[in-house]
Amino acid sequence: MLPKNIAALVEPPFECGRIVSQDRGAYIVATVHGEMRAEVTGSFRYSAQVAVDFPIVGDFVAMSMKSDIAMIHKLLPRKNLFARRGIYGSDELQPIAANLDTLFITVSVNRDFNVRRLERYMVAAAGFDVPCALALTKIDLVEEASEFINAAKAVAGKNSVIALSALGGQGLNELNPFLGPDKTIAFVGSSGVGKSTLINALLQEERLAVSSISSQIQRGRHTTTRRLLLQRADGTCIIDTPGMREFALADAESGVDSVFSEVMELALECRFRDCKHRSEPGCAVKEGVDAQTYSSWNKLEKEAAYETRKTDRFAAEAEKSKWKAIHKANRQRRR
Ligand SMILES: Nc1nc2c(ncn2[C@@H]2O[C@H](COP(=O)(O)OP(=O)(O)OP(=O)(O)O)[C@@H](O)[C@H]2O)c(=O)[nH]1
Ligand SMILES: [Mg+2]
Ligand SMILES: [Zn+2]
Repeated sequence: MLPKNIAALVEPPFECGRIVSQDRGAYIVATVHGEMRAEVTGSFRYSAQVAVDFPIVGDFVAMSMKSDIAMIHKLLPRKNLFARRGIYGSDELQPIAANLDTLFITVSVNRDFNVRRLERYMVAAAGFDVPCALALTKIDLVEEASEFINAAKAVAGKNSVIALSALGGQGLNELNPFLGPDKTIAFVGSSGVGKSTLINALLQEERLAVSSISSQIQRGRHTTTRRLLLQRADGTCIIDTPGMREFALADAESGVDSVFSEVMELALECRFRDCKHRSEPGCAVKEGVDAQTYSSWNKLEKEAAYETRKTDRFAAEAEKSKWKAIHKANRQRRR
């Protein structure tokens, strides 16, 4: 749970911990003494501005012990952070998990199966530099999974596609290369695709609640309500997440470029250097890619560009309010 090289970043009297779960301001951290409750210190809270400044599941932290609660003083540097744009009108980045070795984008091979959604998640993962793989679940429900596997592989690029059944056990061992001590993996996807069932199968224990209703009829019911990091006997840390209905991109322009590298390569051949690949003459992209890829790329690219403009504006505003606060504090000190 606490790799040596990371724990070594924390100097006594502080100790290293890892965020296992979070409920508003209350955290559970894994420590060398076992799991315990934790909260951030007052000065941590004072200097944190937005949600991503606070600890999230998967984060390593430096903390001190105060009787039965750990006080979190500081976040250790993150290897990566997976997030989405806040929903319900909030524009803030909503962090999902930190320090991932593999993000499993999970879809079931029934009604939920949707290649466009796979692309969207892959773009987000690439945008945040989070390695990802595609997990196609519930293959016991179909006679022939190859149609789904091929559709997923057609958009997967270099990412692995793993088809499995948590109930039947098929394909589970294909996850082995992603497991091991000091590895952290997370599962994301819509509600009911079988994320928690799959994690229970990996843990070989029924540690997570799963839906008792098969998702064929279940709609909009969320069984998992909170992100949770669990440790497997071999040391693998596995993060379960609640099903996401919407996944709004944030800061994903580089992600679009990397998932649609085919478009990027063709773009070099367009007649005009500043070709937008919409209706310009001599556009190699419009000529070179199939209509479906073009439309996926176009939609995600527009959304990502819009989100980037918004992020830049927020960053500028946050910077402004930070300096305002500093000037105010300085004025008060001088008085
Ligand atoms: N046939 C079949 N059913 C499965 C499989 N995996 C999960 N299920 C069923 O799918 C339903 C939903 O499973 P969950 O594991 O709760 O799904 P989830 O993705 O964790 O859903 P949320 O927590 O709401 O995000 C349950 O009824 C499971 O029994 C599978 O491999 N095959
Ligand atoms: Mg679940
Ligand atoms: Zn072009």
